[in-house]
Amino acid sequence: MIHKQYEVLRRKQEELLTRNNKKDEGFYNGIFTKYQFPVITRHHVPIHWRYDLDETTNPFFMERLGVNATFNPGAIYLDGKYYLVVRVEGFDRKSFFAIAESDTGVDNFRFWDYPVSWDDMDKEETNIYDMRLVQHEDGWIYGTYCSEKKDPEAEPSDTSSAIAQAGLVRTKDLKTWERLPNIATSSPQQRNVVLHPEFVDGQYAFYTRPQDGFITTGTGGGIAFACCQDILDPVIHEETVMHEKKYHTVYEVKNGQGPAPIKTKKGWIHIAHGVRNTAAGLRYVLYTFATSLEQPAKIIAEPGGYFIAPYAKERVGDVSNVIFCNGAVVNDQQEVYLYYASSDTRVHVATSTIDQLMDYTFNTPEDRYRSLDCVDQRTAMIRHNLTLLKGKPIG
Ligand code: M1P
Repeated sequence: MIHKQYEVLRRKQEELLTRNNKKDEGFYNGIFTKYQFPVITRHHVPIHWRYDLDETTNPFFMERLGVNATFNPGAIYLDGKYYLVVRVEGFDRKSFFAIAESDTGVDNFRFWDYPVSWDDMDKEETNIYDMRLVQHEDGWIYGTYCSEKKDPEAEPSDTSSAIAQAGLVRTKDLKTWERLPNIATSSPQQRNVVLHPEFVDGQYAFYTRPQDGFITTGTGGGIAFACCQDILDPVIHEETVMHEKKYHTVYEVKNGQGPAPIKTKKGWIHIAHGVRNTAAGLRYVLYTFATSLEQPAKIIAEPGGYFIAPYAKERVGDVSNVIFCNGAVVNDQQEVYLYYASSDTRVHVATSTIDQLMDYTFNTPEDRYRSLDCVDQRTAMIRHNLTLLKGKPIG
């Protein structure tokens, strides 16, 4: 018998899953639109993933396998639908992937019946998270993700040192997944590895992020570009840093490629995260840059400052002051849907267009790196605006 409490929770959840998500009219920046509600929270996770519904084995209807957070989704747009591969984190701290689907991209996301799984090739792999989904021109949809294990070199008393490497899977339908070998690089730690959607000089190309430590970059420091010949034996021999961390910027401490870059007529637009340190801990924001269509590792535009930063309620969560994005899609109308997580807790959407993203990335002034130079930059705009305001009526 199904416990009677199930129907109470199911009805409440149905209200959440069918709720319309309107534009947040209180927010304006001309670059993207924000929405009133997060698109996925832990309350969107099916009840039958968390509760044993059987009243004989669960007479108090207790949550048996709770879900702590839903965040950092990969994203793909297929046949008019929006799909997220969400990082679902159980109460036990283990993350796993689950597909949620929506017709609108801004609301009514529903998880499929089962989470994602594949052949367990690596028994050392403890935690998996932050998948980037890429529809590659070879016909496969690839997922690169962080595959984390305990550091085998750690002292016995050290029960937290970990090693992160880039896991690789592929699928044609998001249902059946083939686990490929981890992407091998010479870097001791590797997170935020993203496949470029097209071949580059006949090779598979990746954005990597070489690091010495699990959290700290050490001698690694930036988003790198790397190629490999064979996706079934993905060995990278050389990583070249293409976008470095830099003093007194929003990516002073570290950075990482977000989703796969978006192709536009002016260049590839990259959405990345940048990290700086504060008295309150690390602060993660998003920023953009563009690279050449012919040479995807060559930077051709670099707007200064951040693109999306923690805002209002987004600022607080399990890991506060974090905005992270590893999923973005372009729909048939050339609209861009950016799925970003706030504070490692829930998923939001920001919508924009290819034209707006290009304008933002190519026409936003670059960082001048020094306060007085930045004053000059701002003063030039103020002077121009005051001339306009004094000389002409508005509208
Ligand atoms: O907690 C913030 C983010 O920290 C990591 O990102 P990075 O590797 O750039 O430091 C990841 O664990 C990410 O999942 C997390 O959101």
